[in-house]
Amino acid sequence: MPKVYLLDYVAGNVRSLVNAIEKVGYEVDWIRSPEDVARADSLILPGVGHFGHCLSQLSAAGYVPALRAHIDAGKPFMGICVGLQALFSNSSEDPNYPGLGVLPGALDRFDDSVKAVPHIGWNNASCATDQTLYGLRPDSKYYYVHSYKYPYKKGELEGLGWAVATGTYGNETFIGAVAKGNVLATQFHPEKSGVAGLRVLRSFLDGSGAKALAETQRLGASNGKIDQLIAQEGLTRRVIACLDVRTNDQGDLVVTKGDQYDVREKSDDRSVRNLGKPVEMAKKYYEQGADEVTFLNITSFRDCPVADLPMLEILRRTSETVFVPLTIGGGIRDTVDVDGTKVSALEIATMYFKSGADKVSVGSDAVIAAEEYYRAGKTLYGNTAIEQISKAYGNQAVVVSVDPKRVYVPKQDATRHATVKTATPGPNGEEYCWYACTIKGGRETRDLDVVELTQAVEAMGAGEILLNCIDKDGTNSGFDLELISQVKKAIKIPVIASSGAGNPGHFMEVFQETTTDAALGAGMFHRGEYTVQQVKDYLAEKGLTVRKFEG
Ligand code: 1PR
Repeated sequence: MPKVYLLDYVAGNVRSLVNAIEKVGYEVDWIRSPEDVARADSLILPGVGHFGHCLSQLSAAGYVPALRAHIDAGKPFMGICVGLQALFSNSSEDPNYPGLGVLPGALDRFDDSVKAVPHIGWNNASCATDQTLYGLRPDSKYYYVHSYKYPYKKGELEGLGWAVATGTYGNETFIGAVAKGNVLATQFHPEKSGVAGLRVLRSFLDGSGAKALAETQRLGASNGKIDQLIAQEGLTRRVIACLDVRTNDQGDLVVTKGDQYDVREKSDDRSVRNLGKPVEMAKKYYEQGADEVTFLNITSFRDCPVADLPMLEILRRTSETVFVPLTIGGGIRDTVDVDGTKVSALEIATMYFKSGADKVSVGSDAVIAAEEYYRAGKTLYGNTAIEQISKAYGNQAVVVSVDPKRVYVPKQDATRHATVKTATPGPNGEEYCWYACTIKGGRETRDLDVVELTQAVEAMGAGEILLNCIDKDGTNSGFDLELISQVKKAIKIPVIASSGAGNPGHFMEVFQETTTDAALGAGMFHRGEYTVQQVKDYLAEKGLTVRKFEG
């Protein structure tokens, strides 16, 4: 197998990249010191998390001159995500560390006054000219996750000989990919962008992308013609399939699904509802066009050594065939292993990332941490699971899964909590409710509301909220729009609406009636009532932008 070299310079969740490279027929070798860079013919600089963190690591380890020498020698080089950002001169994310300066200019943060930041999801990488750019297609979508971007300025980089592709988020058009000579860099993650992303990787690895670009430039096809830029919102509506996983009474790992979190059959034997096998079902949803797949380990497999967690194997196998983002939740907290060894939440998250997860989702532990945050007068000490994982892997890698329950009150001021006036009054006609956070899969209700929780975890560095609703879970009656609107107003980070989806119309409703960033379904997909593709076709028919699955 031909080889490509990957720079191993920061803790990163690069397992998916390795899988994608292997999928297109290449073998990965690691560069672990600056001296090694010289032996790499083809080099990839993956980037995760924080610009300053990446650049400080590169610079402290002495990589900067070696990388510049590799690029100057004309050898193939690809930067991904922060690997693209590192090519610019600097970034307002951390002005203390300069970038490599291969491209001029400074990155800045997306404006979060009218939209969620980070920018998470599927967007365009549309060529601003008629050049051929590494297999990028105008009708394809690519998976982005970032808070900082290089704003597109017509003609600026093109004037320096760079071919440019852009995405547009809200009213901001940014650089999605750039290429010139031996260098290709993508702000999106090709390894998480399904078949469209694998096409980009392949054209870098086999050299066809660089060759085609050189050819079009030689023919002068682009000659100042910068007219095909799509400066329209390109972000699609994200549809996520969620698999709740646990061991059944026979000891098999199964996908299950509860009604208001009760996953046992209503029949006399009360066995755990078994809806199928996790790896196979994840692959099925990927092939139906799911934009992400989420696994929730709902029992945390308490009697098992941490290193043997069955979810690790599920992730390993799933990430070999599923090239969209994978999230794993359940049991991410400091714990004590069966032999008495202490294992931190960060160590557990690291095992998941190494096995192919792109994001981890923290549930109960986030509630406990938020309570502590308020007790300490909103002070952060850097010791919570959320802070530690987001510091090491970036905010975008940390989701907080919220399991709220309605508490009805007769009047708005009958509680200290943030209430909503509800269109579905309580059992005694109460017109208001607040949403109480729960832990341990809804078994314990706490005196903390969803606004408090989500604001606290946003301050800790969570990148996204998975917003379930126990009252709606498994009811097929549609999402809780009042809950979603309340949380969306309270925070800037993206929200995934969850619980209650029963048909494609419910997805349409939540996207139209709220500003949710994504919507998740479980039971309706598992029971085979609708496919993910049917949901997306329906949304497309109604005029919403969705990603079409490319087989
Ligand atoms: O507390 O960090 O160990 O995490 C446990 C995780 O497991 C949490 O994310 C929690 O939401 C989840 N969980 C725990 N118990 C259950 C249960 O069902 N008994 N599942 C559970 C939560 C909710 C959704 C579900 C949607 C959509 N499942 O993710 O998929 O409600 O369902 P629907 O479309 O069929 O209505 P920790």
